[in-house]
Amino acid sequence: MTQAPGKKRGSLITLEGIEGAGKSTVARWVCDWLGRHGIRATLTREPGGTALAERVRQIVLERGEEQLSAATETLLMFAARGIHVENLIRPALDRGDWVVCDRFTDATRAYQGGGRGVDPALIESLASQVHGGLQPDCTLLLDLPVPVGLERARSRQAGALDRFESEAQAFFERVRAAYLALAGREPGRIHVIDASRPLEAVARQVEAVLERLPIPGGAVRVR
Ligand code: T5A
Repeated sequence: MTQAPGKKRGSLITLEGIEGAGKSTVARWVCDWLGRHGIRATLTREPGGTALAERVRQIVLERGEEQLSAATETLLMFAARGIHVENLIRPALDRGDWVVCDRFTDATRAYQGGGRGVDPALIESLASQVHGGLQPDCTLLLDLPVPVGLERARSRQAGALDRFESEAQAFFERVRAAYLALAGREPGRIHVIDASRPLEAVARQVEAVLERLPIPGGAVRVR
């Protein structure tokens, strides 16, 4: 795969799914695959991705004494996202790099919207103010049964569970259902990957999606 001359803007690929779905693992695999195909990719994550946004991540994930309402949690997610988009994602895309991001606004739709019941209108309003005009070009939704994901995440977990990991299974069932509903509404962008399969089988499904990516300007040729 080669980038045609004159291509001005990179593509944004996001990874989504519940805890333990394999997003971080697959995000690294996607970056390697892009590199093998001659595309420079920046790997990042949310919440976080820059020094300042990582500080917001710490606030929103740690289980402290003080309560965070669902609305406050949503605002913090978008505060981190605003910092990340302005300082890392947009500059990278403007350079023509591709960005592979472990979670983005679909996570807010699924966790705060589906999981916590935050009004979708609030989420969409914040999304348009924080990153209006910027949407992922391709989203890989790693889907698997909640108990399988939680078992993977918790068996790997060394320290204390964070605010999300300590939620009950029912919360993650709502998150998973919200993700699948999003995929049903945007099948052209959100590709559902069966993440319960062994890693090699997951990689084959992901590769099939990457090879068909609609690149802005039609600038990428596969093999
Ligand atoms: N959040 C985030 C919101 O609520 N709203 C938002 O807007 C955003 C952006 C972030 C938390 O913040 C919430 C969601 C999250 O709760 P996080 O640490 O970034 O937290 O996300 P987690 O989902 O907690 O990340 P995990 O590391 O737990 O899950 P991953 O990245 O999906 O899984 P990964 O790749 O680390 O793999 C987990 C284990 O499974 C193995 C791996 O080797 C690893 O040991 N594995 C497999 N094993 C077998 N078969 C496969 N196919 C496997 N794939 C991976």
